[in-house]
Amino acid sequence: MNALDRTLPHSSTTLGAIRHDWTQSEVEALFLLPFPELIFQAQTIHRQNFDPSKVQLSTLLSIKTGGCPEDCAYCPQSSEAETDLKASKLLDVETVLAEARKAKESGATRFCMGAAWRAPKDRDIDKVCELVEGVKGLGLETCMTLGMLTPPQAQRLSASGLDYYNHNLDTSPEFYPQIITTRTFQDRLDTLENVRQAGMNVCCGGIVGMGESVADRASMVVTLANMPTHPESVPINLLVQVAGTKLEGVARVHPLDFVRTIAVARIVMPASMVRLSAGREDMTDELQALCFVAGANSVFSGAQLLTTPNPEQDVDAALFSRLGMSTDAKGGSIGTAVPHAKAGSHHNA
Ligand code: SAM
Ligand code: DTB
Ligand code: SF4
Repeated sequence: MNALDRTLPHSSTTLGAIRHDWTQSEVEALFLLPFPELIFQAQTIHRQNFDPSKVQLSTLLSIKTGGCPEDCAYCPQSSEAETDLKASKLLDVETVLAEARKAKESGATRFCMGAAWRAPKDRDIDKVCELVEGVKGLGLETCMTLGMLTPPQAQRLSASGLDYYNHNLDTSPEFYPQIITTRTFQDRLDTLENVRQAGMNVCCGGIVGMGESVADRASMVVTLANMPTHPESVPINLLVQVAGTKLEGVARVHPLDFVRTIAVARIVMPASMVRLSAGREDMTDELQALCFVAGANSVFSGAQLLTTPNPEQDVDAALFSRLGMSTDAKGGSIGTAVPHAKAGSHHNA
């Protein structure tokens, strides 16, 4: 029996099946596969669900920057980070819509708005619902990441038309206390449940390169894959090391281990969009190409993430052209499977 037989059944009926019963040891074994075998499995499963020449573009905008009371060790926006980042108030509707128009003109199909909040106040929800309505009016998909949500807040965002809510696990439940102490892993799961119950699509992933072990990466991926419904979008971020954050100087992950994480995410969440997220500014074309071969089918596009740089649009366009890849709102989905456990479980899948 070879390594493949031990980790995934060869049967064409089960390879790439949507499963919610992954074990830690199965997923750790995927991480340890010979690299060519891992990439083959990931690309095979990717092709069952997506045209591999397509990539979806999302653009980020920080609608409220800095001064965050949380202590996330990676984040330049934490008030505990010793950075000279200027804290700002919530942007007004016109400023946000002007950025959204630019994003649409540049080929983005989803506009993601992020706020450096622990959790929004109810009066913030009034304001951000206005942003959702405005951005949707431009014909863009909308995504927000605002911190923890209560069930009524999630329902109000959903009613305003918000398509996706981003709330990351960030890391494994085991490693989590070394990264964040001001909110628990369970708080995150609760918010994700509130988002689901309100009928929104879930965008949930994490960060690689914070000093976590392979077992931690596997545990984070198991937690994502064993949710009752897979997140529709799974952002895999490479830590952007920002001077003055607690994680400045942490040992860097080997680039091929980052690719492995993308590949394993693709294998265990076959129909989800896997986004090659933060960290592309420091990646070579070759590394990004490997990430696409491993099953990434989405990126953040635009010269800025929230507060840190991202490749310029023309640089990305040249990369996609060199790779013979083109953009597509669905990341090339061929509609053979959906991330959901139960069809029709929420409204805007
Ligand atoms: N404040 C909200 C929250 O934390 O839920 C929303 C914004 S927060 C910046 C969104 C996500 O960005 C984090 O959960 C984390 O995964 C990612 N992120 C933040 N700083 C990062 C960094 N330096 N490198 C990679 N990803 C980062
Ligand atoms: C996600 O997983 N990555 C994005 C988005 N969701 C909100 C944020 C990346 C932030 C990188 C650091 C910064 O630019 O501040
Ligand atoms: Fe605040 Fe979000 Fe940054 Fe944590 S990740 S410090 S909650 S902005």
